[in-house]
Parts: sequence; structure tokens; C-alpha cells
Amino acid sequence: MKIVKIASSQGGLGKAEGSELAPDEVIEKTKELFMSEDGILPVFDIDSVSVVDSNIDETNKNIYTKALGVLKDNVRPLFLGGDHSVTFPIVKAFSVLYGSNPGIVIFDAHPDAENDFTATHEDLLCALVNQDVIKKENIILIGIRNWDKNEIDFIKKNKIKYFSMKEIVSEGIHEVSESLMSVARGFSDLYVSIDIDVLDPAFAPGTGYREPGGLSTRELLFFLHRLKKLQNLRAFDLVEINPSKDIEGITSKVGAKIMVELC
Ligand SMILES: [Mn+2]
Repeated sequence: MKIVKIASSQGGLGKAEGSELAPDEVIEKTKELFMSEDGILPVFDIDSVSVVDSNIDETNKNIYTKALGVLKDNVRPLFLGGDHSVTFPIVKAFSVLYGSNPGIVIFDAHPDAENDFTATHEDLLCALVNQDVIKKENIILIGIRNWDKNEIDFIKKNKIKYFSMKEIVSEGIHEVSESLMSVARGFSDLYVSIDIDVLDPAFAPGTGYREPGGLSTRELLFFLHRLKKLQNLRAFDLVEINPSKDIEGITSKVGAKIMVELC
């Protein structure tokens, strides 16, 4: 599996400091996992984006250019962040390449719809919608459970599809997964973004914003094992793992597990 390391916390408004350490830490932990649960031996081809110190615009340009090149190879890469702002330039490249009807599934505790002026990790959704990077009806959020009034208003106004944690549990994970699959299958091309804070902090404490009441690791893997079967799936990212806030490497190992299961 092609892995693109993006060792940047520049879009994290200072609050994601430490997430730039994640790519190396997570890759190191993959050495403790022998094969995927489907019996696939994990083999990683590791590449990286050059991160320009204190210059997020230059870093984002580099992410965009790298993503364009890697996505063209059609090898279903995983982009390993980094804070969640790295998703924006990748998805821009994705939507340029896959013009007909691309869509995105975002696993996250937060809608990331705080501001609409720039692409930080707090306003990813606004940037995707307002800059028309992905059609708003082709964006699906999963695992949402902490949002403020602005964010609810933004989601309602734009009719963004989402499955909150509450809904996942009350409707049942199988039911929600079926709904998700039926929408995702309809996209010409699918991108999956995984913010590790979609997991309950009991499973993934090493992240910037610990939000109680999240998915278990097993439940996230259930969704990912299903999504992985879709023919239109083109790329993943895995973001917001923060080794400096982790406990005994628990979260980095969860990241490694996700990588191995996506092989
Ligand atoms: Mn988040």
C-alpha cells in the first residue's frame, strides 16, 4: 500500500502540535502487526510530502502537487497526517482528477464547520462546500457528537448528510453502514477521511480534542472493512493522531491497525 506521510500540524491553530510526529510513530507501530484480519501481509511503499516550516500555503501546495501525482497512479493510497487541514489540498487534487461525480466520507467527532475564510482543521467542511471542491450532496459525515451553533446552522443550511453517534447507536451500526454504502456506491469516485477523534478517547486518547461517546476501534473497522470493498474507492487519509498526547502509544497502534486493515 502506498503511504504518503504528511508531517504537518500547521493547520491545527497550535492545538494539533505534536500531530506532525504521527506518520513516523504510526508506521513504526505497523511492525508489531503481522497481517490483516483478511490474511493480507502488509507491505508499505512510503513516500512523503515536504513540509515547509511556518508556511502553510507552501506546505499545502506541496500536498496538492504530491496528491495529484500519487492519485494519478490509481493505487488507492493512504495519506498519513498531520492535522485535519491536510485533507483539503488532497481532496482538491482528488476532485480535479475525478471530475464526474466524486464524493467524500468523513469520520470525525466534529463537523469542522467553524469558519469559512480559510482551510484550517476547524473549517475543512466550510472550505470544501464554499469553494465548491466537492458537491455538498456528496459529503457524508460519520460519528459527529460535539458541535456548536454555527456548525449546526451550516450543516442544516447546506443539507449536509451526516450520521451522528447518537443515530449510529439508536439505528444500529449495520443499518447505518448499509445507508452509507448505498450513498457512497453512487459516487463516481470515493475518498475516505478518518479523523482519529471519531473513536472514543478510551480507544484513542492521543488526539487534540478528546470527545467522549465515540466509536470503538472495532466499530470503525467494521465501517472500513465494508467501504474497502467498494470499487470506486480511490484514497484514504488518516489524521489527528497526536503522539505527544498519547498514552503508551495506544493511539499510534490503532492508527497502525487501521493502515494494516486497509491494505
Ligand atoms: Mn475532529
